[in-house]
Amino acid sequence: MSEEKRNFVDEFESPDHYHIDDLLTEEHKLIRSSVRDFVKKEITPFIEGWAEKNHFPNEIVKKFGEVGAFGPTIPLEYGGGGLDYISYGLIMQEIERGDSGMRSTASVQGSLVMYPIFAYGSEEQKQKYLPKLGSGEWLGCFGLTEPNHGSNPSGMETHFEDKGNHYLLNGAKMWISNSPQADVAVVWAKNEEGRIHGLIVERGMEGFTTPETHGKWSLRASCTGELVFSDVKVPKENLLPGKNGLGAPMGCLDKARYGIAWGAVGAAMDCYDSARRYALERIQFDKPIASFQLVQKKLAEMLTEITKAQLLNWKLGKMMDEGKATTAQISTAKRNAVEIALNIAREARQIHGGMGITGEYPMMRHMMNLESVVTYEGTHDIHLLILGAEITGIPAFK
Ligand code: TGC
Ligand code: FAD
Repeated sequence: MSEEKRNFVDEFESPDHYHIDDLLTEEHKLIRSSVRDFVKKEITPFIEGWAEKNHFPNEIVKKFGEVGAFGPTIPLEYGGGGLDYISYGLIMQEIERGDSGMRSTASVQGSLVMYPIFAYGSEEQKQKYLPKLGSGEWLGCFGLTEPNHGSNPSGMETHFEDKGNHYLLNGAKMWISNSPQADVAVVWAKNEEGRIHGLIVERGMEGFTTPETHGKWSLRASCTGELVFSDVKVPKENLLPGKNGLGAPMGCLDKARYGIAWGAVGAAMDCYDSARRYALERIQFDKPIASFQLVQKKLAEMLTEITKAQLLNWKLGKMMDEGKATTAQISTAKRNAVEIALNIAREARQIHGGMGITGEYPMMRHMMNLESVVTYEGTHDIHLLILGAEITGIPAFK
């Protein structure tokens, strides 16, 4: 299934109203341009067909490995890219400019599978899993959410017992990106004392299944499913020894949420770029619609919001590099970027009139995708409450 969009030329140019490129190094720009070229060649000509057919293109996993999309900040010796957080952000921005589901595949693999193994794993675990995940030989997934516990992962029911020479794992995870195709899953489960630990579960372990979730109108080119554990014997060496408690999965989420903040701006840029071109070409009342004040208002507001979000992301990236970014700062950027991207997708869709509802243009797909992005990795309201707790010192979750 590699149906290419007929006569499709991806002419995307990124807006840079405030010369933010001046803040980037030559290496950053090189990385961005190589991932942008990759997206123009390997994703945008095919993405509408994949999304329409609800198809996850397996072959993209190896290609992501080759272009360095998996684990950009993980050291080179473990199969990562050895890059800084601005580079990581730019890679996510470019991939999500193509499609949020494609970015999901990359950010789950890098931030939610490779990162916990790198940060909390034993040396043997790092050697065994990271190079294969970094190269795209293996695909991974991250199991935190459960049918009864989404925003409140601390209530999770998935649990394991110590059986002497192995752990016995039981329970189920839901809404797991990559799960139906994953070779390995980083699974968060409670031990007999109720303490949360990470376990590496491999496809093929008896009692472990990954049913696919059907009927999604969002992220249709990304595969989503469950993780079901029925008396799965997990070898003891598969427990992540370096960290336990809810802070362990939350530490991974900080990295992934950071990537989403950049990614959502990529989707917003794509919608803006398409709307600007269309407005200049489309003639109504004998003039390009770009000449009408109301259309200019829409474009001007889009560019203003994109510029603010770009600056927020760049500064957050610098704080990530310095190890100073707080969870609330990451929540602020993720929440803001997804909100502005959703608004821009809707406004850009309107500028395209009726044409905007077709797959000839990317807005409807971005808009539907962003409805997942505004929910996963912490919902829009949970991020607001994280910020509210930091401002007031009073957590309002319970
Ligand atoms: P709370 O009492 O606040 O904290 C419990 C313990 O966790 C620690 N902690 C963190 N540690 C490091 N980094 C963070 N970001 C942390 N957040 C919390 C905290 O310090 C405490 O540690 P300790 O040692 O004192 O026990 O926990 P709570 O139960 O009240 O919940 C807080 C809340 C609601 C903010 C949090 O649970 C939350 O963010 N909920 C949203 C859940 C979520 O984001 N799920 C995402 C699932 S993965 C996903 O969606 C992938 S989609 C990927 C894709 O396709 O791209
Ligand atoms: P709920 O927690 O039931 O929330 C429902 C509504 O209630 C929301 O509007 C929420 O904001 C609100 N709400 C909940 N608690 C509060 C509160 N205290 N105060 C105010 N409002 C509140 N999870 C993984 O572990 N791994 C993955 O790879 C993964 N991939 C995903 C892919 C997709 C396509 C989707 C849609 C989800 C994915 N998720 C994944 C799960 C995702 O993280 C959860 O959907 C999300 O955390 C919200 O949980 P929930 O869906 O159970 O909603």
